[in-house]
Amino acid sequence: MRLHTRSRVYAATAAACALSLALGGCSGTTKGDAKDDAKDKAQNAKADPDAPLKKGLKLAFLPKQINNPYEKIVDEAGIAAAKGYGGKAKEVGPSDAKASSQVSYINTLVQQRQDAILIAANDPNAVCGPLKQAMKQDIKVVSYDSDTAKDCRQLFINQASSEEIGRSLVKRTAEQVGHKGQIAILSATQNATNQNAWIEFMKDELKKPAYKDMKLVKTAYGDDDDQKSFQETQGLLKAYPKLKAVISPTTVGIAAAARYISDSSYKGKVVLNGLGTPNQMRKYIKDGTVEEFSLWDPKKLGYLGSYAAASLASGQITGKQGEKFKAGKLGERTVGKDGEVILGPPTVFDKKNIGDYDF
Ligand code: RAM
Repeated sequence: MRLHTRSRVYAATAAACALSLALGGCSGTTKGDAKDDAKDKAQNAKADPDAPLKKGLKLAFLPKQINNPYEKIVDEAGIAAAKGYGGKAKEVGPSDAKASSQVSYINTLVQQRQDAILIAANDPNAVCGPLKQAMKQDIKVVSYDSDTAKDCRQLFINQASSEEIGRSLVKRTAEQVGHKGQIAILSATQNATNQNAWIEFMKDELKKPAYKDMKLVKTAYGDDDDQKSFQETQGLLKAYPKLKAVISPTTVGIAAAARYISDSSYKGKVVLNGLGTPNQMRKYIKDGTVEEFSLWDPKKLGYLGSYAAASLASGQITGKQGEKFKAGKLGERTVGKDGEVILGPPTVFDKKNIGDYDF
């Protein structure tokens, strides 16, 4: 009976989404799915910390979008790690980061009977129905980089504490502008779970008395699209002539913003900080457009995700808090609250150390 009601809810949600797609895009933030116990069932299985990693595991990485250089580094490292433990991994995914663009890929991966799906979610809820179907069929689900709603996956591999990322971006930018003036955020897509979590902590940090003379005037969305991010930067600087800084917590956004600023009269006047890859940002550090930016090692994120998914699929862990697994050369890792596994603190890059990094 309960099952029957649930499947009706899925059908209704899917139909609503299809309709909204036909009308120009599924916003994806509906929480229509009934509470499902696919994840609970999987967690009730007993973990065997000594179980060896199974050979021949099939893993699929589903990034926000395939043409994002950052996601590419993460996924390639995860695929290489799988080779190391005798698994077979691949990357599939959409060419844009829209809320529901990953849904059809999940459905295909379920049909293919992958052992685990790793997803950097474009929306916390739009991917939930199909991911729950995957878990019901004993396909393990691991989110990485950008989380889904908590009951739609067994683990979330987070690059660093979301709170630390958000607060430190504000702290560091504030230092650069002397704790004064207007600032703006150039984000990725409006639904991106990771960016939104960081932005919440940025806003919370800005409430502290230390920032009373700073004002967040706008959050713009470049959709992790280079051209759109470039244009949004131009728009921000035009609309707010007194703008002192732009914080862009996306590698696509910060690179596009830097390209715009480097070639404009704002170079050296407007601070740009955020999250970027050293290889994309090197020339802007060199030419003085950007003083510093941060990031974790995306290769390690992919590596950790790959081992975590293999440990789940081998029965070493089930996703419960406190369980431990071996993440190859990264050593033993522990599953934290809400199934979160944290990689580690980000690195700050500037002209002194950027030469030491190549990714
Ligand atoms: C972009 C994506 C990704 C984010 C990085 C920092 O590549 O939005 O999700 O983690 O930036």
